[in-house]
Amino acid sequence: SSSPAPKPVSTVSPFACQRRTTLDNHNKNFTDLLEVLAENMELSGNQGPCLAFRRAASVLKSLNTALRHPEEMKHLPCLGEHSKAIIEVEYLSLSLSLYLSSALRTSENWFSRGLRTLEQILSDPTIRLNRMQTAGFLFYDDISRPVSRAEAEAMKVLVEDAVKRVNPSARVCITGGFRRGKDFGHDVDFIIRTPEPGQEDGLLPALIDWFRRQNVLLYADLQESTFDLGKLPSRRFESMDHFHKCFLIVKLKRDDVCEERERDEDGRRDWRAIRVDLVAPPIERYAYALLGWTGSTLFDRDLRRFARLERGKLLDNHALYDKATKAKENSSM
Ligand code: DCP
Ligand code: MG
Repeated sequence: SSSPAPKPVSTVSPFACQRRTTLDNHNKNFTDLLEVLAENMELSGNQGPCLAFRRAASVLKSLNTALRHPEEMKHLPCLGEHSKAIIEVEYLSLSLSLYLSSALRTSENWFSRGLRTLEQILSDPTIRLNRMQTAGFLFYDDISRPVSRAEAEAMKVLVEDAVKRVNPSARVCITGGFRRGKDFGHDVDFIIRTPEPGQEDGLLPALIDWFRRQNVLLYADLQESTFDLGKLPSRRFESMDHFHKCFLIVKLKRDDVCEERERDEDGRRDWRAIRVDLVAPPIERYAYALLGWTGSTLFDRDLRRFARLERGKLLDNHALYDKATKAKENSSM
């Protein structure tokens, strides 16, 4: 007369911000594959499938064990039919991963058009590169190589030194992946904290100027603030924020990096190019900006979704608003 055992209930939340966030990925074989697919979808302009693959990867990353059997996927949220099929195939060790990662790389499209060298890409009139991409191409080898934590720390010293000269009361904090504890990143993100309202104005141009005079600046794209809390949240609720920010490519001297490395070959330059993002929000918006710039992108996205769907609020990098009245909460933050 015993009742049937209760069905296992999914304990994994569909919101990334409600799941454990760990650097300890027990399902790397699956998540690498899903992320290659996500990247490919993104590059071909398919935002929906891209997000679906990223969500699936994020769910698998949060598990504290490896998937032992495809059956276990039944209890997990956010796994669409495509993701499940991919995981099953990978589970069956058909080594799809190797095939896909070589076939679907970023350059595939250009490659198939017969463009083999950097020069060909740069001189092809049908390919329009923005200034950032052009600069990126010029330092492509450096910029496509991951930035190590030691390099990020060395870059922090450089940025701190510059900030101190421009405003001695300002503070620098690493954000992005390095703040989340990652060992490698594609860039180094910093947020600058100025103690008095208004001190953020003019800070980034002065920093850029300082870097330029030190002869370490390879590229700078400054975006002045378009921040006006009275006009927020904007009708098209975007993830991009309105603070002062700049996207830089900076020379990092190898001698400034404290890490073990192979001896430099003769003739190699004594620096490498590194992508650096700086953001300088007004002090009363600092907490929201720090939260947003810490990422990850999917975590931010789900945090906003959670706020909207489960708490009746709108969250962005500037503030938390009441969804119904659009009034800003906690204005003293
Ligand atoms: N971000 C933001 N607004 C922008 C640009 C970025 O809120 N205009 C957020 C999204 C990311 C974080 O800042 O979560 C850092 O952006 P990155 O692209 O540098 O992402 P990560 O640092 O997480 O990854 P990586 O290790 O590849 O640098
Ligand atoms: Mg980053």
